[in-house]
Amino acid sequence: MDATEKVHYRTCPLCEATCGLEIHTKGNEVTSIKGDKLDPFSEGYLCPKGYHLDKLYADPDRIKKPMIREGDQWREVSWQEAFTEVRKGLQSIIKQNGRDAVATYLGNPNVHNLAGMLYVPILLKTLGSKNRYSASTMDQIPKQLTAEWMFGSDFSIPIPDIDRTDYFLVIGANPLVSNGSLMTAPNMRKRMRDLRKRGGKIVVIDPVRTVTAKAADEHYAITPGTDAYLLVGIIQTLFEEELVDLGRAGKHVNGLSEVKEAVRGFSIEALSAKCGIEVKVIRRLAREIATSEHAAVYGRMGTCTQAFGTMNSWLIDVINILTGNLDQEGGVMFTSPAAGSKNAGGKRKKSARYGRFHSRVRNCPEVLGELPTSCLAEEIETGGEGQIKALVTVAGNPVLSAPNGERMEKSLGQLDFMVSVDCYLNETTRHANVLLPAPSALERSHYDLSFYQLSVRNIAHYSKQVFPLEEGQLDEWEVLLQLTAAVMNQDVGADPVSALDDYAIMQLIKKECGIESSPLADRDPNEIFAHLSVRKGPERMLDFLLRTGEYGDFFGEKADGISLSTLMENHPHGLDLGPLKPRLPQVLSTGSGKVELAPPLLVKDLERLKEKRDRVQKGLLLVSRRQLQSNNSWMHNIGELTKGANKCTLQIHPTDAARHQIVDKGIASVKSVAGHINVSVEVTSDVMEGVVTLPHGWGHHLEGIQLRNGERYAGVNSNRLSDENEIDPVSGNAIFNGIPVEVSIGS
Ligand SMILES: Nc1nc2c(c(=O)[nH]1)N[C@H]1C(S)=C(S)[C@@H](COP(=O)(O)OP(=O)(O)OC[C@H]3O[C@@H](n4cnc5c(=O)[nH]c(N)nc54)[C@H](O)[C@@H]3O)O[C@H]1N2
Ligand SMILES: Nc1nc2c(c(=O)[nH]1)N[C@H]1C(S)=C(S)[C@@H](COP(=O)(O)OP(=O)(O)OC[C@H]3O[C@@H](n4cnc5c(=O)[nH]c(N)nc54)[C@H](O)[C@@H]3O)O[C@H]1N2
Ligand code: SF4
Ligand SMILES: [Mo]
Repeated sequence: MDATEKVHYRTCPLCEATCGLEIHTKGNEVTSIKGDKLDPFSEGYLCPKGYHLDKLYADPDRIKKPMIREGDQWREVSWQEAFTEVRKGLQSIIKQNGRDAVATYLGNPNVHNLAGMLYVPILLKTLGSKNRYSASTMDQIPKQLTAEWMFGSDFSIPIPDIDRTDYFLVIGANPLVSNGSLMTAPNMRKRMRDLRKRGGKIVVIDPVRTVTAKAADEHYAITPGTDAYLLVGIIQTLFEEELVDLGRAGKHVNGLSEVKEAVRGFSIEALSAKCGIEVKVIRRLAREIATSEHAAVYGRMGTCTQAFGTMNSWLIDVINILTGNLDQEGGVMFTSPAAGSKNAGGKRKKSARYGRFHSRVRNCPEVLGELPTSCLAEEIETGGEGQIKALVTVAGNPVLSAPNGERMEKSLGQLDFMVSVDCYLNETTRHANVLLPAPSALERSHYDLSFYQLSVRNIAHYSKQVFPLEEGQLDEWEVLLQLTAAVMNQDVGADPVSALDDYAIMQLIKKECGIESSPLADRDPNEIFAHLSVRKGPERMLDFLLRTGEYGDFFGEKADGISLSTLMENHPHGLDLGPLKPRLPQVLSTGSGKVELAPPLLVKDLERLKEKRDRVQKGLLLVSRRQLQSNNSWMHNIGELTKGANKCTLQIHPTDAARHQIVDKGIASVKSVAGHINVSVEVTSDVMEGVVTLPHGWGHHLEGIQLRNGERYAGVNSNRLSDENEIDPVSGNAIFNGIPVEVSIGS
C-alpha cells in the first residue's frame, strides 16, 4: 500500500444489513471499496450498492450548496441567507395558521443516519405540529403498532433468530434482494445456506417465485392481500390439533382464550379458497412450525403494505407465541442494543400511542405520533382550518414513493412554503423553496442506532467519517438544529447550534439522572456533562447513549462498561456483543406487564376477513418488487447501478400475457383506479397467474430535476397506480400489494 493511501473501516448506511466496508482513499479520492473481512457481523459480504458508495460522494449532480428557488430558477446562496428565508417562510405560516399548518415528511434515509435519528426528533418536538408524515406509514408501521400493543413499545419487534433456527417461514419478504428488513442480518444467502446445512427448512409464501423462494425448500404462491386467511388457518389448526404450547413465555401472556375464540368461526376450506393455498398445506405448515425444535415465522413488506397489514403483523407474532417460539433461542427474540434501546421496557405504559387525534380530512387515527402519508396530499389540498400550508421534508421523495404520485406531486405545487434537506434536486425537492444540502455518507460518521435494535445479533459498530466536510458545508445535524432555530424564530446570526446541542444533551442527562434505578441516579448532571465535553453533536449523544446503555460504563459506575472511545479505539471492525438473549418479562412495557396476545382492535378487525367480498378480480393484481441495484427512488443516478437491461418492467405470467396479447419487451398499458402508465413488459413464469409486478422508485422524467443518469434510465412511477384512498384501516399503512389493475396493449 502506498504511503499516502489510508484505510477506513465503516459500515454501509444504505440498507438495514449494516455491512462492514474496507475503504481505501488517497487524498479526497476513493481508490477501492471492498467488504471488511474482519467485520464480525458481515465477514466481508457486500452487495453491489455498497461497492459503489463512493459514486454517491463523487456524483457531480449531488447538491453541495444551499439553494433558493425563484420560479423555476435555482440560485446558490449562503447558509445565512438560506436559513433566513426558511425562518421567514415558516414563521409567517406559524403566525397566521398555527403550527399544525407546517407538516413534516421524513424519508427512509433518516433512519440510516445518526443525525436523522438524534436531531430530527428535536426538530419535530420544537415544531409541535400534528401533521407528521413519514415513510413508516408506507412500510413497517403495522409491525410497530402491533409491537406497541402486544409488548408495550413499537421497537420491541421480535426478530427471527436466523442463525439458530431450524424452520424459517418467510411471508412476503425477499431478503436475498432487500438484504433483510426488520431483521438486520448481512449476507442472508450464507445465513440461509447455513440454516439448510444444519438440516433446517425454509418455506416462502409469495405470489412471486423470488430469488429467496428459489433458495428455499418450498415455495407457495399466495393470492396477493390474502395472507391473513392463511395465518388464521394456521392458528386454527394449532388449536384444533392441540399443538399450542407457549413454553416459557406462557406465564407472561394474556389473552390466549380470546384468540382461540376469535379464530373459531372460520371454515378452513373457506380460508384456503381465499388465499389459494391448499388445506393440507395450511395444516402441514402449522404442524411443522409447532413441532420444529426452533421455528421463526417472519413477514415483511408483502404482509405489511396491504389491506390487512396490521392483522398480518399481529397474526405472525401470535403463531410464534402459540408455538413457544417467542423469546426462545432459534425462535423470534428481542434485541439488547448497546445504545438508545427503545425496547428497554421496564416502565409500564398507560396506553398505546394510537388514535389520540385524527387526520382532519379522512379522520384517520394517529399512529405512534404520526398520520398516514396516504393522507398528506388531501391535507394540503383541502382548504379550511388546519390546512397544511408548509412542508419540511428531510431525506424523502414522496412524489415517487407515496401512493398516487401524481396527486402527491400536484399537491406539493400548492404549498405556500417548502424546505427540503436532501442530497439531490429530485422529483420532490424540486418543489422546495429552499433546498438545504445534506453531506454524503462518506462525509459523516455513522452508527446504526435503528438497525441494531432489529438485529439478529447484538452488535455495536461506530464508523468515523471517511472524508472531512467540504469547505463551507454543514453537517446534517447542524442543518437540523438550524432548522429548529428557524422554527423557534431565532436569529441565524446568533449561531444557535451549540446552544441547542448543549441543551439537547443536557435534557438526556437529566432524564437519566432522574431515573431512580439508574446507576447515575445520585450523580450531578453537570458533572456528567463535563465528562462528555470533549465531543459535540451526534458523537456526544452517541457516547452518552452507549455509556448509559445495556453495556455502558455509566461514567465509572460499571467497570467493564463501554463508551464511544472503547468502540473507536478497540473495535474499528465492530464489536460483537453476542447472540440474542431471552428478555421476558423485562422487555415488556404494556400496562399489564404481560404480552397482550389479543389487542381488542385486532380481534375486532377479524370481522373484516368474514366480509363477503368478491375477491375474484376481472383484471390482475399488482404487487411491488425490489431490485438489488436500486434503493427505493434515489440511487438511479449511479451509472454502475443502472447499466444492463431495463429494470423498470412489468412482470407478467405467460398465460396472462397471451390473454392480453402482450409480448415480452413490448409495451403494456396498466390502469388502476388511481392512474395509468405505459411500461415495458417482461414475461416470466416466476410470477403467479393473475399477478403482475412493478418496481417502485422510478419515473425520473419530470422537468427541473438534476439527475442526469437517472433521467436517461427514467422508467415509470409505479405509484401512479397505487391508490391513496385504500389503506390498511387499522394502521393507515399504504397499500402497494394487491392493487387491482387492467392490463392491455400499450403505446
Ligand atoms: N409502490 C411502492 N412504493 C413504495 C414501496 C414499495 O415497495 N412499493 N416501498 C415503500 C418503502 S418501504 C419506503 S421506506 C419508502 C421510501 O420512501 P422515501 O423515503 O420517501 O423515498 P426514498 O426513495 O428513500 O428517498 C430518499 C430521499 O432521501 C435523500 N437522501 C439520501 N441520503 C440522504 C441523507 O443522508 N440525508 C438527506 N437529508 N437526504 C438523503 C434522497 O436523495 C431522496 O430524495 O417508499 C415506499 N414506497
Ligand atoms: N436492493 C434493495 N434493497 C432494499 C430496498 C430497495 O429498494 N432495494 N429497500 C429497503 C427498504 S426501504 C425496505 S422496507 C426493505 C423491504 O424488504 P422486503 O420486504 O424483504 O422486500 P420486498 O422486495 O418489498 O419484499 C416483499 C415481497 O412480498 C411479496 N408480496 C407482495 N404482495 C404479497 C402478498 O400479498 N403476500 C405475500 N405473502 N407476499 C407478497 C413480493 O412479491 C416481494 O417478494 O428492503 C430494503 N432493502
Ligand atoms: S447489503 Fe445493504 S448494507 Fe450491505 S452493502 Fe448492500 S446496501 Fe450496503
Ligand atoms: Mo422501507
